[in-house]
Amino acid sequence: MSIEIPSGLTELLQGYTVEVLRQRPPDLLEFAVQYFTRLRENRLQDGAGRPHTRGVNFDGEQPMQIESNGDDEENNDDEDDDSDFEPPIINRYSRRVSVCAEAFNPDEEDDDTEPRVVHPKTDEQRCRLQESCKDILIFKNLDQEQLSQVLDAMFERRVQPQEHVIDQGDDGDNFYVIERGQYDIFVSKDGQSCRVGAYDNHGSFGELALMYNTPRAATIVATSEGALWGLDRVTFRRIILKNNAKKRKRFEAFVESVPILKSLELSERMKIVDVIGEKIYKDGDRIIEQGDKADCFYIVESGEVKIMMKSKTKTAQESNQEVELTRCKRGQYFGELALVTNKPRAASAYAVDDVKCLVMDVQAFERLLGSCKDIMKRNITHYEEQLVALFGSSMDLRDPGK
Ligand code: 1OR
Ligand code: 1OR
Repeated sequence: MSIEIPSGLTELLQGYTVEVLRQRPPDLLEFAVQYFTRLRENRLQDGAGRPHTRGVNFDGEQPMQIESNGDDEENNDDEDDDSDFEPPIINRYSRRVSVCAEAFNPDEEDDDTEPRVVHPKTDEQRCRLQESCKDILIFKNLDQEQLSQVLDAMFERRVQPQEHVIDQGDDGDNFYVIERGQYDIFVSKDGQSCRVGAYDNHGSFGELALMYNTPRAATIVATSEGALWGLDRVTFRRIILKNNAKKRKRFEAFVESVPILKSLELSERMKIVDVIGEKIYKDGDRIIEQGDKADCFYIVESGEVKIMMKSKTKTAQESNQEVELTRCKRGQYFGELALVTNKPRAASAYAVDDVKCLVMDVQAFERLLGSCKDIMKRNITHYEEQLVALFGSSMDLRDPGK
């Protein structure tokens, strides 16, 4: 006797099971009632009647990438094709929330049926674009073909002072790389808008809403005339998200072994992996220069990094002599001091042999390493003690001379 399994049943139950495994609710029956009620609300709201068997995400938080719930009914849904899939809306939050449909198989070839976005550029524009993108961390692990598709798809946008490039709460349309200009970052909480940081002629923003299908997490306002390069949502997701799945596989074990990240949840560590870039240095390369303005934090992935400080004695200063303070090895971090104290770099860092570092920008550092900062601050007290031991007298690490 053969039993016919109704279409959609497997996906429906898989969605529920995935959510149970994520949330570990104490009462499975109660959770099922809530889960399926919300699923039905989403379907009603969707209107089109297309069944949402992929599942809903309950906590309003950004989802981790969870294996897909199997083939879609039409069976033509490519996993990294977001274009025909609108995530469900959950009434409770009355905003777009994340869903468990973001599985990417990095081994799969690109979907060549998807039309590519291309904004033609002059040689002069291409030069400026390449220069602006050369230090963008989330582009660091792309292969050449992926990078050239990204660059082809990017378009120029000029902005005026006081222009809002992004408004908190909006849906995400583009990711932006800064060519020039200054931009303030505001975050509203309990109706109060707070300036939490700024970009100064470098960096990128607008990746979060596109990565996690969430509303814009901050407002970005130009404070000078500026120039940006935009990348549309579809291209961003097709290339960057696919690459992030690879990055997660590649760095998961390493990031787990990094002592300073031990206090974080797995999901928090994966969010770090999503925004870090891997940088490679040759023997003798200067990674950080004492006295420079700081915008990055580093974790050593392989090789060794030598931390050197210019001595304060006059003769040593004249001959530009440096004293070796310490070395950082795999799993250790450096470059946190200037970010925590908001001061210039207190020392220089050089590669010893070939070095690979994971690099995070200051905004990601602030956003994702909040709980690790206390441990870092405690370690900074040790720097100060060692400073006294090395140079004989106390020097203020918070006001280093170049
Ligand atoms: P998005 O797509 O959410 C707003 O659109 C962008 O602002 C966001 O992506 C980030 O690229 C960028 N918290 C959240 N988003 C931030 C933050 C930030 N800084 C920049 N963005 N924080 C400030 C850290 C200095 C944390 C505030 C609590
Ligand atoms: P940063 O952002 O100031 C240089 O850039 C980095 O060198 C600094 O962050 C620390 O991560 C790292 N004093 C100051 N910076 C140090 C020290 C240090 N060690 C590592 N860094 N001391 C050495 C203690 C063993 C104390 C002063 C002699």
